[in-house]
Amino acid sequence: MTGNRLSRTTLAGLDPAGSPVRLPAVDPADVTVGLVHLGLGAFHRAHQAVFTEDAAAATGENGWGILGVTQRSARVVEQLAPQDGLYGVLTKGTDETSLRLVGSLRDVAFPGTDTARVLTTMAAPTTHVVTLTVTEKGYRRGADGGPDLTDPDLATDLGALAVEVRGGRADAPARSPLGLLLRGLAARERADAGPLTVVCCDNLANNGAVLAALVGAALDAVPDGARLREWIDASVRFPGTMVDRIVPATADAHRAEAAALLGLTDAGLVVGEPFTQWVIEDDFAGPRPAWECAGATLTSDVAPYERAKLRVLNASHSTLAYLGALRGHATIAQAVADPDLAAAVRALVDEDVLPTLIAPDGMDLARYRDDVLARFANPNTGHTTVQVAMDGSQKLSPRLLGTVRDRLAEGAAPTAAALTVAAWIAYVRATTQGELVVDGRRIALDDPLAPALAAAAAGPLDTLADRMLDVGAVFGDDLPDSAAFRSAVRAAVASLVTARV
Ligand code: CS2
Repeated sequence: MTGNRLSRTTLAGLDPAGSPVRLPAVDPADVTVGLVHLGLGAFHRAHQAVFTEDAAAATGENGWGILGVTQRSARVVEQLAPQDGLYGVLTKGTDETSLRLVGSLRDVAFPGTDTARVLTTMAAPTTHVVTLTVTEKGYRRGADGGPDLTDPDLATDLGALAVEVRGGRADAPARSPLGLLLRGLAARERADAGPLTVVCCDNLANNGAVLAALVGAALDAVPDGARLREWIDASVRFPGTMVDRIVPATADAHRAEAAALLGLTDAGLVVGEPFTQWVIEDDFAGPRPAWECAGATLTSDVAPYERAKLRVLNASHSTLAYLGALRGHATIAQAVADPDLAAAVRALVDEDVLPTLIAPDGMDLARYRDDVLARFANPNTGHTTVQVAMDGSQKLSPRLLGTVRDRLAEGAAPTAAALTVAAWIAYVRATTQGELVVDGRRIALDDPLAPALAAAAAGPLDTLADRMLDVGAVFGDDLPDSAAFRSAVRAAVASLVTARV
């Protein structure tokens, strides 16, 4: 990219009157950090950071700046630090495009080099909230849903934590989000900095309770962790949330479009659809941004919203991703425009998902389904099937297998949901055999369990479904024992791998 780059200095030179771009709603110079975010991907920048900025602008509170912490690489820090944390959100609707700059990200850090600074900020009395978007796989859960203590990164972090809870100093950089969070909690307890709220914003079923349980179980593995556990029980809350906005990977075409609007280049640009929603359980240990002033819903019971979103939106998304990629559709919009695939998604929602849901207050679930499908049809986000298809081993359970379990418990055969499972199996097979080409590009399987999945997928086609259903990390101990489920998946796999839908 060439030309001047977005930063506080170049921002000052923009003419708000003549600009088609919405300038930050807060003056970055006035904002101090009160919130630490783990997982500084595109989703956070297009979602919680925007809500947080709007809440600060609505209330005039200037203590809710964000320290954004990347997960695995320093790349995002390299994109955002030279821009003083400023970046744009390019909103692509079906008929309109707009660009707004966000000023709430006040600092960025990479644990590989900045762990001490992150821990100090988590332990500051001015910090009250930690939010997380580290994706499903970021939690490093084992087959039983608890923390995978054999994960080398988590094990290293728990080793450092064991030193820190004894009052020692571990200089090792944090390597896993859960480890970083625990070390931050330990630092805060030691600093006696007051209560903290940890807000999980990932697409896990019961995300708040799941994160609280992971923290507790990881701490069980740490000798001398009892005092920290007591403090967490007394002073830390883990509210559940439902987060929603379609945020595709930023493409060069998006960067060029934003640069033309802004007159500056922006290496931190993110893209999103116009729709955005955040439902948060109102269970905070201390102060929080007034997110309700920015359109978020604060509620005592987030579960019906979260369940409806995971089971309708995310399950449909995965269905379109796998079936769509298998048919060579590059984008979700192309997949949902394919009448066979639209019919498959409707069958999934109507036959298997809706019978398992209770509508949240004021919500019409059939209308919700239609709205979701209309959002998927937006051709301008460019959201790819392959992006949504990644990490299937981590995503199937929260978005689909709860539906399967509930249907089986009612004595129903979840035939439509079995097609999604079969589509994932066919996708794993095709990608691990080097047989899948989308948009002229050969697609490899992108999944943390890829080696195990490739091994299960290799071999005769007539037993493919059975080998895959025996992957316990995905299907648990119970689903492989269900004859109804097994026969539905076998039939659906047979229809896909021979006829390709
Ligand atoms: C998608 C989600 O990539 C995926 O798995 O289903 O990221 C989806 O776009 C968001 O949850 C929408 O809120």
